[in-house]
Amino acid sequence: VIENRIWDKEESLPRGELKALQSAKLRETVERVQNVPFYKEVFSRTGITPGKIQSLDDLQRLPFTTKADLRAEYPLRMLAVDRAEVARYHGSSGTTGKPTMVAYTQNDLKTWANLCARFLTGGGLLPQHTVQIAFGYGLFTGGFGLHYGVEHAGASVIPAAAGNTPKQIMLMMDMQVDALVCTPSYALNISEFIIQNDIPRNALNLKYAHFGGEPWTEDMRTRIEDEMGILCFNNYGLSEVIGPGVSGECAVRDGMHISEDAFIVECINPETLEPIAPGEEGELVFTSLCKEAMPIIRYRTRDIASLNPEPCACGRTTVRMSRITGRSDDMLIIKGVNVYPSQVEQALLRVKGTAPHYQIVVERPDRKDVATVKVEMTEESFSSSMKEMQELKDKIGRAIQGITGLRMNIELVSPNSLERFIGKAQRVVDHRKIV
Ligand code: ADP
Ligand code: K
Ligand code: ZN
Repeated sequence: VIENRIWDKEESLPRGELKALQSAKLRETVERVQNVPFYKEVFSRTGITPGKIQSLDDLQRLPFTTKADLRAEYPLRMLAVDRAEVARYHGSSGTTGKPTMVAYTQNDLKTWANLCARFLTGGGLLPQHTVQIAFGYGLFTGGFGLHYGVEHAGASVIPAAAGNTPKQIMLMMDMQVDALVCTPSYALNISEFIIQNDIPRNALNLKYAHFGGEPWTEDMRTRIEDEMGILCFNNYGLSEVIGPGVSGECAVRDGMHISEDAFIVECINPETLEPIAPGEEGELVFTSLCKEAMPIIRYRTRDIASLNPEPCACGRTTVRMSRITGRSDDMLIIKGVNVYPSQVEQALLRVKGTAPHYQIVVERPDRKDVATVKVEMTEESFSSSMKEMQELKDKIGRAIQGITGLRMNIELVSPNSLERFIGKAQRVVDHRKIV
């Protein structure tokens, strides 16, 4: 059972007070970026002077900042302070080319730790808890971000870092760890290892986990919770905006509360760039309000989600975002249909006899898209008859078609044959891109 605790009064301000706070901080942020070459150029191009941005409505007059903009300013041209004031650098994973470097002042690090302490508290963290962090420590913001968040909340941390699953489990048992922090796909590996090695559940003291860093589904949550006998919480963030701590679930677990005193959120149609109504899916856009080293204005995340402004039963007044259903750059267009890997995951988790390990391979042999989903069988289904396997394939095909509207080829592969991931999983191999 999770206690409903709120870490900061900023999480439950009356909306009017929150808006006033946001406007004041927005004015400060605009002041702060006026000497950043990129924003200086924006102001002179649009004829908008910082003084013209007074209210939240005025923000709409400024253009968006994109990943491409940040790449063009690599590594540090977005810096709004002297390098002497920077305390730490991180970078996004940069799967395509150079990473995007981000910087933090001492104050930024404090802000960040506090934001992480908020969602950790929302998800049950108490000072007497021990938290094992199985996120990568390094340029990736996950490890260090959560590390200082746990400490700031007054709890203790085991910086296990990602990988070496047997050792993770040994530490969890020996240290009687209360909470686990990692990516949902790594949690799946940990859970799998526990089951395969017949480790009794009561050898662990684990009560809950905080997962983030990549998209996952409600079905995945149910599966991990059932297998491990814990509660799983979702948290979200990205390095360009601050790292983890942008939002996280409370005990109600119906959407992630966005720390709106630190960020202004917008939801837009990624094609028309028009605002999207609450409850409908669109691309999330964030403006930082507290960052010193690298403030960011209207950053297009490419993450697709919906916003829910309804008050929450937990008492927080901040807007909640849904799960990320996909990243617009993860979106596959197969035969003209938009498909996210998470839709395939959702289908697989609903079919018995499959493990939630899969890979989507897309090819275009005769100028026509062909998608094949490689799905791992469970030990049990692996030993079934040809007829049963064919039925399993048909069932998976139908489940995927039901959710995506597309017919995909299904290839059953033996248990444990697909790659396992210790960080963010890579589910798609798109041969169409390799020309
Ligand atoms: P990169 O963009 O290189 O992966 P980051 O490490 O900053 O850099 O990752 C941030 C991205 O991770 C987000 O933009 C989002 O796509 C994804 N992400 C983070 N947390 C979640 C989450 N809880 N659910 C879904 N996606 C998430
Ligand atoms: K401490
Ligand atoms: Zn809540």
